[in-house]
Amino acid sequence: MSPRAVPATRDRLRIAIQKSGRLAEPARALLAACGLSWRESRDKLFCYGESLPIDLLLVRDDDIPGLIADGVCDFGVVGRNELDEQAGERARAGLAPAYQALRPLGFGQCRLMLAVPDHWEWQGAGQLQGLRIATSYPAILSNWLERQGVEAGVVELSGSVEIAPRLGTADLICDLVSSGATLAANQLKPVETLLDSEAVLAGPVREFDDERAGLASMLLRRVDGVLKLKDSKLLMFRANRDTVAELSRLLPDAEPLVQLPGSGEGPLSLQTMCHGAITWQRLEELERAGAQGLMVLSVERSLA
Ligand code: PRT
Ligand code: ZN
Repeated sequence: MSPRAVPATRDRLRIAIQKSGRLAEPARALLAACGLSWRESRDKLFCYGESLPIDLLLVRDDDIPGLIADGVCDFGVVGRNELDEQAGERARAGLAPAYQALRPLGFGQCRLMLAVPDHWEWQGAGQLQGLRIATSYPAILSNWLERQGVEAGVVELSGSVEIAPRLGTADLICDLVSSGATLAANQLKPVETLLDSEAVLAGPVREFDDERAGLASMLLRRVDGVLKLKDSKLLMFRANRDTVAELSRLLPDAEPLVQLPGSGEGPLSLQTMCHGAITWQRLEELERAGAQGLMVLSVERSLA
């Protein structure tokens, strides 16, 4: 921890999220689903936690790793790309890791990719020797180039990276890609993936030794609960005993079937938590295999 005036012990947790941008809304939605609520402050940079002693700091995503490293915030929701880049910069400067990705959060997916002008014939990393690559991710790119044994120039740009080849400031780029539309609009094509990224919950490398410890483990448990339920549905149906094996086979993405009490002589009443999509086709297939009275229910909360 840096020698700034950050109290060593605290009894409230502080989470940094993006103020505005791609990760802002999904991060708030995740934390709200974990039961957190806040009193918005007028400047909207600090939101006081009302339901729990967990406050929010609304910042630029670039600032989140540093806020955790300095102990100003305890957790942050940030892209793995940003976290890895700043961890790479710290490592290159000889500094110890000061934060870690604790949970992948399933949103903000993108890839950090090399992209070359459309007309190039891509023959692999060896082709990059002596070329100039524009990027906002110099540490990740430099580490990758080193692993490939290639010496290329890294041109650091803070934005509008995709325009660099047309301006003649670089030969190719290394940038985040999601739909690929930006590359296409700039006559570039993606050729290599350096990093698969998504939003992560980041936290410190050291355990808390004050009141925050209990809050932190509760938060992580709730995050796990929310993530687990994200695509899960409770499936309920009745079925004769001799069809149960086949029905289980049709539900490879579900927990083992649970028999509900009171089934008596007739068909069994069964339920399971299914973690994959339950389409109409799947329901019809289950019905043909003997499931009756099929019901798909949304699950709001679980501590299982
Ligand atoms: O103001 P602040 O600094 O907080 O925001 P920012 O502008 O730096 O970040 P923002 O909101 O653009 O992105 C936040 C995070 O979202 C990133 O760090 C990534 O983890 C994630 N993310 C997911 C993306 C994209 N997808 C993405 N497509 N971040 C940026 N892009 C950009 C990319 O740089 C390129 O310019 O979108 C363009 C490409 O998109 P496609 O769809 O055309 O391929
Ligand atoms: Zn940013």
